[in-house]
Parts: sequence; C-alpha cells; structure tokens
Amino acid sequence: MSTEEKEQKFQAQINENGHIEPKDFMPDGYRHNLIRQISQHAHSEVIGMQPEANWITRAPSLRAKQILLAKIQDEGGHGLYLYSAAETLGISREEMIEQLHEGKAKYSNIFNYPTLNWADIGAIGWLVDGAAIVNQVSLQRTSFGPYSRAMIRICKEESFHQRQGYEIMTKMMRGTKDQQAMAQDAMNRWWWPALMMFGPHDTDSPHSKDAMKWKIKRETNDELRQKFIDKTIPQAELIGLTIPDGDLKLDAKTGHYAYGKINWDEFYRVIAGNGPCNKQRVSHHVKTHEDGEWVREAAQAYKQKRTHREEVLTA
Ligand code: BYC
Repeated sequence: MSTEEKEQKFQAQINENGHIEPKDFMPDGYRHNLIRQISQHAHSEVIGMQPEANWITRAPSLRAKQILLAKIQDEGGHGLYLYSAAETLGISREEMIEQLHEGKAKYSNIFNYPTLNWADIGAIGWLVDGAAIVNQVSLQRTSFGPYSRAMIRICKEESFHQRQGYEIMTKMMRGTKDQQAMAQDAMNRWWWPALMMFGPHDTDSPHSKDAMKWKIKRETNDELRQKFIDKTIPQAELIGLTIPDGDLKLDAKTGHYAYGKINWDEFYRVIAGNGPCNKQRVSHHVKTHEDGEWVREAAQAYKQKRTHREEVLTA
C-alpha cells in the first residue's frame, strides 16, 4: 500500500470511531501531536501533586488527611498510566522527564499558582478536578486506544476528587464568617486560571484543527470550557459562593452562560515559565528525580538479575 492509501485507511478508521493501536500505521503528525498532549497531561498529573501535598501535614482532621493522601496518590497513578500510554508511541519515560526539566514540555497552567490555605485544597478539588473531568470524559472517546483506556480508568477516580473538593467548600460555607471569606477568596483566585485550563479560544488554538480531524480531541477548547461553566455556576450558587465575573449572564434561549474576558496575557506568561510557582515546581521535580536515582538503579539491577536467572534456567 502506498503512504497515501495508508493515510486514507487510517482516516477512514477514525471517521468510523475506530481505535488506532500502537502498532497500526499512523501519520507522523498524529504521533507527534499525541506524544505532546499525553506527555504534557502526564506531567500535569505529577506536578499537580505538589500544591496539594503542601497541605497534607496541616489537614484539619484525620479524615481530611486520609482523603487528601488518597487523592494525591491517585494523581501519581494517573501520571503512570499516561506515561505508559505515551511510551507505546515510541518515546521513553526518560526523554519525557528530560523535556519537562528542560522546559521543552509543558504542564497545566493551573499548577503554577500557590496553595495559601486549606480552602485552596477545596478549590483545587472542586474547580481544577472539575475542569479536568469535563475534559477527560470527552477524551475517553479519543481515537488512540491506550490514551482512551487510560482516560476511562482516570475518570472513575476524578469524580471522587471533585466531590472531595466540593465537600470542603460546602463545609467552609456552612462555617464561621472567616471560613466563608476564605472559601470565597479561594474561589476568586482559582476561577479564572481554571477557565484557562481548557486552553486558548478555538480561533487561537494551533493544534485543534488536526486534533479534531484525527479525533484526538472530541470537543473543542471553547465547547469544553462552556460545559464546565454551565455545570459549575449552579454548584457555586447552591453553597452561596459568588463567581468573580461581573459579566456572567444566563442566555435563557441557549441555556448557556455568557462570561467575561479571560486574561490571556496571564495565561501565556504562566505557560512560558513565568507564573508565581513555575521555578519552584520544576526545581522540586528535578531534586526529587535526582534523589530517586538509587531506586531506579536498584530496580534496574533487580530486573537484570531476574532476566539472567531466567536465561540460566531456560538454557
Ligand atoms: N496549560 O493548540 P492548543 C489534573 C498550550 S491534571 C498549559 O489549544 P491542545 C490534576 C498547548 O500545550 C489534568 N499549556 O493545544 C492533577 C500548546 O502549546 P505547545 C490536565 C497549555 O493541546 C493533579 C499551546 O498552549 N489535563 O486533573 O490542542 C491534581 C496551544 O494550545 C494549556 C490535561 O492535560 C494549559 N491549560 O489543547 C489535580 C488534558 N492549554 O504544546 C488535578 C489533556 C493549552 O504547542 N490535554 N496549552 O507548546 C488537552 O486536552 C489539551 O492538550 C488542551 C490544550 C485542551 C489542554
């Protein structure tokens, strides 16, 4: 088959909502776009553990601490599924980590903001995981088999994460005036960066056209952002939180909320490495990676020893 025929067959399979598997033919652009997106997604999961881990030792109760620990551990697991999915496309874990450390690979804008108090843990679970679920539910139908299957497992855990955050916010809104003010302050600081998680508007999103054609993405950045806004506003209202956007307005005809202008200058500054915590996040990851060198060496030595023993036994 000529390359052109292979590409036609590939696109036909995608058009019929079939999965592409690692050993199937795929155009280079499809492979590169997926490696970029999946590895950045994996880095987000792992870097996202840092702002939450900041509050493990100061959780207000044993129950809250257990739940937070379980959630953060889940995020580490999500990173592992995703690194494995990306590895099926021909990139190694080492290369991906190197790209992260050198600033060549991105991770979600949202994890470059600080967690100043316990209400921020509520806001992350509710808004950040809430935004992530909207995106990831859609990605369960992505065309690349290993990514789609990883998303199905991840989504099962994400809804628990979102509830964990909403429970914290609800409790604080039922608490003292100071606790209510803390919850509102967290809402004010996390709302806009959470909207930015969906990426630039469709008209300014360079990867969307191919990603939609190849069904890597099943809904556009703006479609997903709108879904998140429509779903989250009633949740905020229910517990008495105000959305920090004076332009919010429900369009009775469409059932969608119109919203104010997103500060894209801030978004591009943060994803270029100049947000409040970028340097701290990456340098912490570099240090932890270096500290873990002996674990990787030991695992490698154990693997070699086992392989050698199997060779001796089967000789
Ligand atoms: N942050 O053409 P576009 C979690 C970049 S973690 C940073 O629209 P695309 C959790 C984009 O990479 C869940 N950069 O790109 C974990 C591109 O730059 P490059 C994280 C962003 O890929 C722990 C440029 O802007 N979820 O739930 O078609 C604790 C142009 O953008 C962002 C995922 O990663 C951003 N927000 O669409 C708690 C979902 N947005 O690469 C919670 C998977 C855009 O050319 N990813 N950029 O240098 C996606 O669905 C897509 O990659 C995006 C962007 C919708 C994010």
